[in-house]
Amino acid sequence: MNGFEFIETTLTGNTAVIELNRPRQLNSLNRKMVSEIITAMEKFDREEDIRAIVLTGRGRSFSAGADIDEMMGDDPISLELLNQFADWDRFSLIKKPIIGAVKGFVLGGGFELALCCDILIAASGTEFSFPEAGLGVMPGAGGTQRLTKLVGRTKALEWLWTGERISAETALKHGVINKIVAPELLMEETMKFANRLATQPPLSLRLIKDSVNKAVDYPLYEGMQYERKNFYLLFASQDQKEGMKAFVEKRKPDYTGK
Ligand code: DAK
Repeated sequence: MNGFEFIETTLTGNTAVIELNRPRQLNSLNRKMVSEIITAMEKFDREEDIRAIVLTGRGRSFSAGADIDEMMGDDPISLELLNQFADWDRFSLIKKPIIGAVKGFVLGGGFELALCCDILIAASGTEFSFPEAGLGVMPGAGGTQRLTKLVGRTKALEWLWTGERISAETALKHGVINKIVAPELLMEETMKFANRLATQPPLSLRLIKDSVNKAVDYPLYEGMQYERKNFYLLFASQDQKEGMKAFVEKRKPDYTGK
């Protein structure tokens, strides 16, 4: 897709790749970049042929957080008027799988952006941290909420209060990331994972994501009622018929996403 200043987008088969492209500033996130990322993501989310979205960063790091030069002059009124969190809220509405391929530093807003991904694959040596407290602020784009839901209150407070660097191994141990790979294999392994998802019926993936997201917020019984509606809905799809017919006929299914 053309016309972006701070990201690059490419298509490989059924996977769209969004690459943060401010490597000299370690992909620190300015406002325009965040707006470009979500704009591209929403476009790919609507395109029928795209089955997965990969988010990565050019250069040695995924992202060193919000652009401090841009942010340092902010005040509560400018923040309220800019309403930039509205852009961040839109990440929660993306329905297709988002796979983050991260490396180097994943800090602050960069960590919050990574936590908006559904699956995270990290190069060995990747370091995660929320350094906000050390700057006199705190994460405000979902960091305290998403991290706590992932790792629990105890670890979240430790990491958020101290801003300590969390190794890829520790992140894996606490369920923050899915996998660690050698740096030179990061994109290859990520694309392999994305291609695997591309062979699955997209409506199933979509409603599984929707149901799993509800599990994070809903009590068990309400979550199970919600899950059941999505389960019923899939029986209205052509892919349910195709999947089960192909099984009975002992052949590979040909999914259309309908
Ligand atoms: N902002 C601006 N520039 C940055 C940057 C950042 N966050 N991080 C790195 N850079 C720039 C450096 O200034 C340097 O630029 P030059 O001096 O070459 O011009 C270049 O990137 C390379 O960085 P270093 O020379 O420092 O490289 P090192 O390997 O020595 O160190 C480092 C890498 C990542 C440890 C270090 O650069 C660093 O500590 N960076 C800052 C990390 C940080 O504190 N990040 C911000 C956290 S606060 C919001 C939404 C979200 C947020 C806020 C608001 N709204 C919706 C309103 C999120 C807030 C945060 O992320």
